[in-house]
Amino acid sequence: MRVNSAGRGIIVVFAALLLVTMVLSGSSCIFSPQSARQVASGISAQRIQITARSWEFIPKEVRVRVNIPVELQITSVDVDHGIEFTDLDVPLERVPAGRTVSVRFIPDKPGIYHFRCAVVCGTGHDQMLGLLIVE
Ligand SMILES: [Cu+2]
Repeated sequence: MRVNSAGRGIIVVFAALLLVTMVLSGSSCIFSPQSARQVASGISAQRIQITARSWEFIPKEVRVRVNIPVELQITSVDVDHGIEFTDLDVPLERVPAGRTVSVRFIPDKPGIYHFRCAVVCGTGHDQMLGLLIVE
């Protein structure tokens, strides 16, 4: 099929209008950026290993990025310990002696959060404290 020059002009104008409409409307075509949520879901978890032993967490300070899933892998190298966040909505986990337990959550607000041992593990139990810094 042959298209005369008037027809080609109409096609060019139509294509230009379509392109402008897609860009202005933020259509999910290749011209628009992905939303932050889409990007975050494509990133794998921030995996952090913590050793629990009488009577400390190593490291005792953990830094993570906001809105990216976190997986804490806590290993107890001696007796039963646990991890509990005092100011963050993360379920308490018991970490049996010699075992590794994973705690997963998404930190959705920057800040400094406290965690502590959740199982009475001896005379130094109250000093088993740590900080999670979300930035
Ligand atoms: Cu303890």
